[in-house]
Amino acid sequence: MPSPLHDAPFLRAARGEQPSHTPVWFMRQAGRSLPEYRRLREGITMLESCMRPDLVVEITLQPVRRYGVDAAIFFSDIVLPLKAVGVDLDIKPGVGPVVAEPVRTLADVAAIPDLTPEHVDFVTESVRTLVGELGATPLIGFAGAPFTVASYLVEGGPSKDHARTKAMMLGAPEVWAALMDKIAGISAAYLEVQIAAGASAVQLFDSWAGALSPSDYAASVMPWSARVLQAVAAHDVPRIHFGVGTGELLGLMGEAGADVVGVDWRVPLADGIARVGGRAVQGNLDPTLVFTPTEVMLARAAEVLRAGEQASGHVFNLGHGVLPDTDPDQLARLTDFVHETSAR
Ligand code: 1CP
Repeated sequence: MPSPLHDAPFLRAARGEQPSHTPVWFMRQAGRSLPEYRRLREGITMLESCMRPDLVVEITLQPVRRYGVDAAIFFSDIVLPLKAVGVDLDIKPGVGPVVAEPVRTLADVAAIPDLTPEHVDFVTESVRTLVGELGATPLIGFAGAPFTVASYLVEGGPSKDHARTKAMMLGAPEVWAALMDKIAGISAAYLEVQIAAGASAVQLFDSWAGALSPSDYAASVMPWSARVLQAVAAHDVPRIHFGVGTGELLGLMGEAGADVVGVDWRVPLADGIARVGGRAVQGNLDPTLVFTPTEVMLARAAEVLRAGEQASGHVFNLGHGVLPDTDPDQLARLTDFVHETSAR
């Protein structure tokens, strides 16, 4: 029996089927730019808001209500599973994840527990409630990919060049392999929990993989990302694989086992489509274009939509997350434009 959720435009496009319109959602649509989010978060830390089902549910729903986007993204963070297993970390306002004791040795890796569903009961509860509330709108679960999560653990916080991380990768391959094994297991288990609770798609965020050359990516990162994607392959749940600055890696990121490959704005979408080997694509309007006059933004969005017609499936998105100063009304106009222009 076809169900409205199973045939939702987002899931049809992700499976490479023809949807009734090109689906659209925005990375970082929840949180950050929305005034209703800022009001709700007053006096509540980021970690607390990720661990309280009432807040997770409300924040996840806010952009769906406001924009009518074709998918919800679960409100959490890529470091949340680490926090849940007991890693001492915080998410600092204006900074991001900060790890108290950076991981440098095999003993440091061994001290990180594996993740079991009991560590993240609040995730199961939040996803279940959300799936009930969302009805025919799919919920995207997510996890951080091993390289990007490793960068926070090794550097101890946000990093521009990921120097210590790459030094471990190339200089201490046995520590690196142990760390990647550990994170791959945690990310896979975390995706499993979200799928078991009802998430109908997942996204693996390898935001910082663009710092790597294709050969280093293929040898030292891709096998573990592939393990995470493979772990959830048996479910009828599309897998999106995304990174920033990954123009040279798009083919490999597809081969790692993605159904949909995220393309950032630096790569013309037509080139991205050619590189992902018949897979669906997600992207890729430059996130700064929402700061231009509406007609400039929409003209560029029309170009992205036209290019997307050549893909086996196209999910419209920005090339990276919504910037904090984004005017929500511009995203509302963008959503409506994508829906109206692409209606079949
Ligand atoms: O729509 C959403 O906001 C969904 C929830 C979500 C997601 C999918 C958040 C909430 N974070 C993420 C993923 C995430 N977290 C990624 C991958 C996606 C991407 O590239 O944007 C990364 C790299 C992080 C790490 C992180 N967490 C950063 C980046 C730091 C750096 O290295 O530059 C930051 C600033 C955070 C904090 C954070 N996560 C999410 C929010 C709303 C915030 C801001 C914290 C706050 O409001 O107090």
